[in-house]
Amino acid sequence: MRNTDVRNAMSLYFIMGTQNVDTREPLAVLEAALRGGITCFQLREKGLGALEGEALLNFARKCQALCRLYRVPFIINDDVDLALALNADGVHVGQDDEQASLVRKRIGPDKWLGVSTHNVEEVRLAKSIGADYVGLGPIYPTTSKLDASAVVGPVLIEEIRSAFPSMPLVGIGGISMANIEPVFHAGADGIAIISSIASAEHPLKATQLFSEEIQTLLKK
Ligand code: TZP
Ligand code: MG
Repeated sequence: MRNTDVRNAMSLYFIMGTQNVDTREPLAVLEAALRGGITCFQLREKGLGALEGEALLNFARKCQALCRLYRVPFIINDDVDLALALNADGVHVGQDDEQASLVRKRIGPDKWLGVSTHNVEEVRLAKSIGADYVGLGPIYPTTSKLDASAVVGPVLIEEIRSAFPSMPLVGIGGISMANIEPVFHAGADGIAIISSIASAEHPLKATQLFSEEIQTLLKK
C-alpha cells in the first residue's frame, strides 16, 4: 500500500547535495549512507557552486543508479524538469517553490510528492493537493538551510500528528543522535537529515547508529 510504503521510507531520510560534503566525494558519502541503512534519499543541489545543466544531470544520474542498487527511493528537491528527465521516484517542494498543485499535475499521480510545511494549515493544503508526505521543521536550529524559518520544536509534530493521524510525516532540521527521541515520541514517521550524516566523521557508522536507534524508537 502506497501510504505504508511512504511512511516506511520516511524513517531515515537522507538529504544531500555536493555543497553538503565539505571536501569529500559526494557519491562516496551517499553510498556510505545507503550501506548504513537510509530509507529514502533526496538530491538537494543548492547555493553557491551548485551543479547545473549537464553536470547536474550526470551527477543526479549517478545518485539515482546508487539508490536503485540499494532499492531506496530517489527524490529530487524542487527541480521538476530534472525529476521528469530522470524518471525519479518523486519531487520535494517547499512553500516558495512551484506551487505544489502544479507540481502534482506535472509529475502525474504515481510519483511521490513531498511538501515542506510549518503549521497545520500548510499540511491541510498539502494533503488537499495530493502530497504523499510532509516535512516539518526546522525542529531544532540548523545551519544547513540559510533561509530556514523559525524553529518549531517537536511539539508541532504532536499537533500535526493528532490532526492528521495517517499523514506520512518527517521531522527535519538540526536532528542528531542526541535529540532524535522527542521527534519519534511526538509521532513522526521518521527524520530527515543532512549534516549529521553528510558531515559525520564516519558517514557509514553514523547512519548505522541512526538506523539502529530508529528501529528501537519505532517499536516503542
Ligand atoms: N529544511 C528545513 S531544515 C533543513 C531543510 C532542508 C536543513 C536540515 O539539515 P540538517 O543539517 O539536518 O539540520
Ligand atoms: Mg525548495
